Amino acid sequence: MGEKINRRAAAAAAALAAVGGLMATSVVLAPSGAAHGVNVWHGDTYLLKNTLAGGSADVTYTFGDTEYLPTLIGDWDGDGDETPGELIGRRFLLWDDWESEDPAYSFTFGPTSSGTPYVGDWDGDGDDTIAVRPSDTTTFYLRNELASGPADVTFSYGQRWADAYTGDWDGDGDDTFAVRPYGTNAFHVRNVLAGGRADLVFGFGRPWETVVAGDWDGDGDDAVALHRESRLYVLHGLTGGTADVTIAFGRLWDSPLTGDWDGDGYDTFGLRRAPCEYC
Ligand SMILES: [Ca+2]
Ligand SMILES: [Ca+2]
Ligand SMILES: [Ca+2]
Ligand SMILES: [Ca+2]
Repeated sequence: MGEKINRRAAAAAAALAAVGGLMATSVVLAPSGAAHGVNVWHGDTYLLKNTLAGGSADVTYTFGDTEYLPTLIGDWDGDGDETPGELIGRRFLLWDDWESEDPAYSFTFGPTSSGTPYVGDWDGDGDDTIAVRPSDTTTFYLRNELASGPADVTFSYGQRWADAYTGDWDGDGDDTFAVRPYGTNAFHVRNVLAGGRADLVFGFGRPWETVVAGDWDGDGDDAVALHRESRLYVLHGLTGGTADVTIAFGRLWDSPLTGDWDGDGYDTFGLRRAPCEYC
């Protein structure tokens, strides 16, 4: 995410050291998030941590509905912190803070009403916008403005039903996609917004595990983390293998999300909690 590079550099200097597309069918099976910035699960309770540690949440918000609706997480206004949004049909509703009643942005986008949304800073200008992959396709439609209009970028990548994640994998300031083909634990990372061969492939975790992408160490590039039961297994690099950090956070049926909630340049975790009758 473009501006994050600068923020991270500034934060590091100051301290001199300081979010699938998932198949709709899998939503009913397990907490399923995916993608830097998108959580596909249900519940209206969001528990956020500002440090890379377990324990209780630093802040809790109520947002949106309790139903199965994707919650998008992005820095829509480019001010350095990430806030929520939702997609209802083809309409995106995005907030610049967690507590306002009315969204800051409301617009329609996408060729069909059944698609998976994604969030990223495709053009590297520092603010996040959205993308859609229509169900059962491999085509991504990207938009660089938070307004209705045609896609600014369209390309095909990955396999049908592959989970897709977005992040700044190479730390150059713009976000691109990685896909995990259905039934595998292999992440196929692409560093440009185009089809073609993966730039990098690595294996991590188990095929069905929920994945989020973020920059936990504040070095400017994104890696992935897995959610397994009530633990997060965090990688600092796209190397696969053993997690660099393991965190116990939340309950079994919580679903993970990630973002820079406090704008300090470091992504941390959050949980979306389902209504308790489902606990
Ligand atoms: Ca923001
Ligand atoms: Ca942008
Ligand atoms: Ca990049
Ligand atoms: Ca942070």
